[in-house]
Amino acid sequence: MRTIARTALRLSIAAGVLGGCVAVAAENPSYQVELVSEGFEHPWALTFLNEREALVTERPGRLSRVDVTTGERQTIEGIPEVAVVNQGGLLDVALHPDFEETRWVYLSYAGAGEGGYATHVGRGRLDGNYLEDFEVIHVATPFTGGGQHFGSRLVFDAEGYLFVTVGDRGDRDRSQQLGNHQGTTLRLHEDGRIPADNPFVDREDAKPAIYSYGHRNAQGMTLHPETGVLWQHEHGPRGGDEVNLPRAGENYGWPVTSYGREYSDGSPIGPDPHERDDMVAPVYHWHDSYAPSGMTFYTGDAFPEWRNDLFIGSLARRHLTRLSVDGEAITGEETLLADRRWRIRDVRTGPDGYLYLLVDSNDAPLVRLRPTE
Ligand SMILES: [Ca+2]
Repeated sequence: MRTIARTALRLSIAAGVLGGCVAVAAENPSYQVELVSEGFEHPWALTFLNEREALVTERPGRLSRVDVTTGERQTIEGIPEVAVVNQGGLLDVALHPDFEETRWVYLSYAGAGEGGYATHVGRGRLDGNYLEDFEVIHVATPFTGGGQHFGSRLVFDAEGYLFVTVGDRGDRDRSQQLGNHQGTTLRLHEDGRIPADNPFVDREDAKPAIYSYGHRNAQGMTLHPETGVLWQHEHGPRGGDEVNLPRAGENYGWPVTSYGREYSDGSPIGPDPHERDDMVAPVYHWHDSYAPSGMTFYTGDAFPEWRNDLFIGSLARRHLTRLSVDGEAITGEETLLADRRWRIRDVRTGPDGYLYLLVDSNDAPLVRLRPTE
């Protein structure tokens, strides 16, 4: 294990232009950044299998088992064929709530079909370094061209429902149309069946898997460790990146309401003010481009000062963000690791209490923050 920097970092960097006008969070504890493993090709997600091993996905189509105590990694065979196109490829990984018993590992990925590509969700049983009996449990139709906005974060809630984010695939108007899966959050049973109490199951013009809609492209989702509430963030078009709390049947506005701007000429998207009574406003947003990916509430013991704070990676600003949370409000924002210039793709609390970060590049490290000794 190689320590990148032993110098304690005490950062209290003001967070720049904020949408939410919040205070800067309290001073951070002393931490060091430690290299866990390296040589990943555009890694996208990690999840812990046990006390010392994590599964890591790489977008070109590789799933690895990484020993975080030694940095050693082994490739898992048996994953599906993925469409490696622009933002597409092998994306998120999640474990079944009863993984110890069922051994189900869930993957999201871009898959090819007639008409283009679509976000797929499937699962296989982990046996050694093989994923056995892989089955697709949902395809977020239709298949469309373009390689962007696959969404793809996977989260099980406390009741065992599987939530899946699906981006608008570059066709913004689909986010307001319930007859397709794009621009939504989906809610599924663990085997892909549609829960009978999903909000649109009785509407003939709607896809019954849809739980919330009006989303652009959500690449972060997690549960609050105490309230169990689902938190999510999504990319805005040119600024206007949002944090939302997806709820059954609600419309989160894209592309009717947005704090973002048109790429073409910078003109505002949506009304001024940027909210409408019939659409849910974000609980927090960034005015200028932020590009959030990965999100977790810190739940470990190593940094008591950070417990239940929300950590998000910023691809565009190349740093880690810590948000203080009070109930369903963001009360503080702080920037960490700005000096690293890392595109942080995913962030998770490890079983050892350290905060693990996956960096996005073609030769990327897995690192962790641990208290300074
Ligand atoms: Ca919105």
